Amino acid sequence: MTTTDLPEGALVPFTVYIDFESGDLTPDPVVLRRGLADLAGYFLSDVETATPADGDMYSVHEIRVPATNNNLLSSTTVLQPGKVGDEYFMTKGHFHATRDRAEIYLTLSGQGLLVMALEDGTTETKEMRPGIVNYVPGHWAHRSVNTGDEPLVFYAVYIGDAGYDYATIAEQGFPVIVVEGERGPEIVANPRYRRA
Ligand code: PAN
Ligand code: ZN
Repeated sequence: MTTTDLPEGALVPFTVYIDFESGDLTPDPVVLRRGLADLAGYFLSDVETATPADGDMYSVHEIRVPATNNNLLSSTTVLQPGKVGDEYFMTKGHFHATRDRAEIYLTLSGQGLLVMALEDGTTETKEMRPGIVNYVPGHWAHRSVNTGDEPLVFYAVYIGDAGYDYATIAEQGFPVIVVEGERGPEIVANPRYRRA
């Protein structure tokens, strides 16, 4: 089939392999790597106090299609284990730029928590472990947190034109943070949270 046979907006079907342990794709255009320096200001403690301190925090591997609302974008995220102060390594977190766009997370390996929040400060936190599907409806900001000792690997599927609004979270934070307590992960109020 030549591309001239395709209806407008259609793509040629394709296949991608995901390694559930590593999160690697084949083929694998890694689109994003974020290190401690990129997360400066996101934790209560200085990122220079992180353990481990080697600088890597997470990578995103995207199955690329045009970012339009007739397509489903998807990616694996590989979030390393570690802590900054008492807070576990986590993603920046974002609202979708197009607020009502939903997303699905399927955890492939590791364990963690998915923290979600509405703009009014309402919060929901859900477990992430292999086999769990987390449905993130539109309007909920979302951040994943690795509460385990292994990389947290998950596959995310989202409407192509969802886009990213990082600025709101960068300025306000999430209403809650996830810290290591005496008996494991604890979800506590974020003393630095500022509502718009
Ligand atoms: C995910 C995230 C990914 C990295 O693919 O983009 O886990 O997190 P940050 O984008 O918050 O740094 C997703 O939610 N896409 O919409
Ligand atoms: Zn998202």
